Amino acid sequence: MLKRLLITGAGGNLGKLARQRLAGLAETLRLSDIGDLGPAAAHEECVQCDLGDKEAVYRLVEGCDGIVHLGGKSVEGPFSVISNANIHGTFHIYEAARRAGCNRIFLASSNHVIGMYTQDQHLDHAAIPRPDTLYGLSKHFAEGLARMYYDRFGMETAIVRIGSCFPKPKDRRMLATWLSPDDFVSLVERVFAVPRLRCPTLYGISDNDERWWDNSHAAYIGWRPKDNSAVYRDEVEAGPAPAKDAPEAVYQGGKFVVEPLRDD
Ligand code: NAI
Ligand code: 15L
Repeated sequence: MLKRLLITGAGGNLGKLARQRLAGLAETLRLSDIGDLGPAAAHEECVQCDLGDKEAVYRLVEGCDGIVHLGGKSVEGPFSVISNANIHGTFHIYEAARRAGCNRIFLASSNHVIGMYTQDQHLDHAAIPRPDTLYGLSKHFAEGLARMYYDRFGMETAIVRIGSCFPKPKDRRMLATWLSPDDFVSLVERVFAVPRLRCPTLYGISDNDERWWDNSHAAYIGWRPKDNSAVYRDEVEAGPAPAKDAPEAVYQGGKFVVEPLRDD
């Protein structure tokens, strides 16, 4: 069991889930977000801080032996916001982890690192990144950081290109990209249980019938997702269908591929 597990972005969708469901992984959960996290339970410590604040992040990581890094801008937005939270912020997390001797990290990357591939293409961990947004590009940077800290310092990271983690798939694209909340939780648990993690890149998806992504090279970590978006297929297909040439029907990144790029 870990002594102290840091969860960044603990106020967000996945952070709230992690806060509820991952308490068993560590004696203490240190929870952090730029927003208010409410009162800490007996097994929790809550720290409000901006990931872009280097000194605050160094203090935040001190004493932690594992990190679930979920914090940051989770959709497209102004470059100043993305670079502060996802580029500077993730660098601060890795450098703080190195200084603190924290050697295992779950990195929430995103399918938007490869969002410009079309939905008829099948990818594995070795696919050349084709980001669809500044957001996707910032996650590509984060993946590079993880790899560099593994190669240079032996710090292990699971680079997880999360598809769409919601209670159920919201549209047809998500029949392929859906990651159920239970499968998200079991993946984080495996990442901290496997004796030798190394630095795999994997796609965070459930055991969906429809799939574009292959995780076979990361089979050694022993994660077996159990849910399948097919259960929701009828419900999803009862909704409106996008035009055949609409971005959400063509690209793996869906509508993100037409987001305006903001230089503010
Ligand atoms: P979210 O937007 O609900 O949560 C992100 C949290 O990070 C928020 O609570 C926010 O306040 C915090 N945050 C933002 N900027 C910050 C800063 N500068 N300093 C400190 N905290 C900051 O996102 P969600 O859905 O929980 O996703 C978690 C992670 O997983 C994100 O990194 C996201 O990019 C990634 N991801 C999520 C997917 C999903 O389907 N939910 C899909 C792909 C990736
Ligand atoms: C992401 O990276 C986002 O964080 C999430 O909100 C979803 O939009 C997801 O990708 C997706 O592609 O469905």
